Amino acid sequence: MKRRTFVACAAAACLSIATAPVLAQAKWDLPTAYPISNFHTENIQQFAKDVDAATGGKLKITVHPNASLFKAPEIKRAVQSGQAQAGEILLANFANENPIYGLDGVPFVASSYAESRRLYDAQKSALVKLMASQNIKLLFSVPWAPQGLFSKKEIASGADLRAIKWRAYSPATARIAELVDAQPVQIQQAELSAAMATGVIEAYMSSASTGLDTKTYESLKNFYDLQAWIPKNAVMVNMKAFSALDAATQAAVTKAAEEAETRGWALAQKKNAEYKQTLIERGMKINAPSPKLVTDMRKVGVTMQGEWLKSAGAEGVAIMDAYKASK
Ligand code: PCA
Repeated sequence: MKRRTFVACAAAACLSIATAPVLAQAKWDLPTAYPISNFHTENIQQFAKDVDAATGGKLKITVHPNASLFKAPEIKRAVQSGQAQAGEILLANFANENPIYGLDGVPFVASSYAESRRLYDAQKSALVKLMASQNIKLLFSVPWAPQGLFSKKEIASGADLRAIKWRAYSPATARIAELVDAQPVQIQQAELSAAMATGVIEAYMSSASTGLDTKTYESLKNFYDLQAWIPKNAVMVNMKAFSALDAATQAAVTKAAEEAETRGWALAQKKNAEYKQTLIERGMKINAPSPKLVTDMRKVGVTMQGEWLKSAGAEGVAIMDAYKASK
């Protein structure tokens, strides 16, 4: 086989093989932090299949779910440095690097899917630019669901959260805990089940999807549908890995990414309704939050919106203005 390749290479075609920067077949690893059954993961698996089909197998993307290759906070750096060619991150996890990453994690800026979409449109060009400055290219971004409160005990007001052992997944969710005097512990989803089972965690804010993924109903029985914010995941690729593809393969990736984004937004909404129903069937009490709890959490939101604007400066003000003007 080797010999035949060598003989073929002696022909004229060999020259173009030697000079063109085109790879016969590329392989990308794509680590994610969420389980295989999660709708984000399902969407990404479909993206990988679509790319495979559209490129006739020239680009093979292997999805590594459930933090099996890198833990959630490590995935971004792995893609930046090229340890993984591609990866999925929760944007809000990186708010300490740049407030632009944290905007969709600020309570009560955007809490319906329609608002979340408008916020994405307003923030997208800044996000793309910021990522490009870090050697990464944004492929697509898909929302989670409006965030509510899971809790062991019943919660009727912000004061009921005082001293509670609170799971945070991002700087913003840790800041909420500070503002309501809870005790924050940073825990990513892959470790959450164990943290609840051992009593390390009594409450957290997230979505029905995560409630189901982590079997929260076995430990915490109350869910208050606060619809406080909608964080997004982003699938991205190392800039050099993308540039190394030929033009047709790049175009196939871009097209599949656009389709994955559209499909993901629809899937997120459809699945959220199903997940909430399943949670109820598994013993979760899903309640509308009391007016007092809503007022208290909105106050937290106002404080955090002010903090965000301050930290994000003129660029942040411009994004917020564009978002508000898009109504
Ligand atoms: N689930 C993820 C982030 C947001 C969400 O809904 C989590 O709880 O880790």
